Amino acid sequence: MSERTLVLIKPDGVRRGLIGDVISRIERKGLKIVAMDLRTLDAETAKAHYAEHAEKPFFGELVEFITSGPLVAMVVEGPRAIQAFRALAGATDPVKAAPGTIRGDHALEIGENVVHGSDSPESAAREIKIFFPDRF
Ligand code: DAT
Ligand code: MG
Repeated sequence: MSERTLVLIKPDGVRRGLIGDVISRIERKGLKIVAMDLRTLDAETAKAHYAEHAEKPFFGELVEFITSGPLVAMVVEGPRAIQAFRALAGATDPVKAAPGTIRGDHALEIGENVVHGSDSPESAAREIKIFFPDRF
């Protein structure tokens, strides 16, 4: 059964020229990109996207970082796409992320870990609606 996930190439990934690398890994895995947009988030959209982290001590930094420049938002589709992309991304903390994963290969700091991927079908539906209202 096919499912959809929201993937972001965060502003650090765009700044560092990693758009092609991330897209290439998604395509090599056999996942399909069904929507894509380069944009800079406003604070309101960023807060909505990260609402589950609103009470965390790093929330302010997170919103500042994710709005700090253009990001690439994508809807990615395929069998178990949510889990498949999280496996490609690697652990949240890039030092713990396995080499061969996006974060394992490209990042060192938890706050600048290159990509986002939805973590459940409920999050995916909620996040896709924030980034691509009316499209799905
Ligand atoms: P993930 O992006 O792997 O789903 P998450 O949902 O737990 O991880 O957190 C969202 C983002 O918030 C994460 O990609 C980076 C940032 N973050 C998480 N934990 C953090 C921490 N302890 N300090 C600073 N930033 C953190
Ligand atoms: Mg998350």
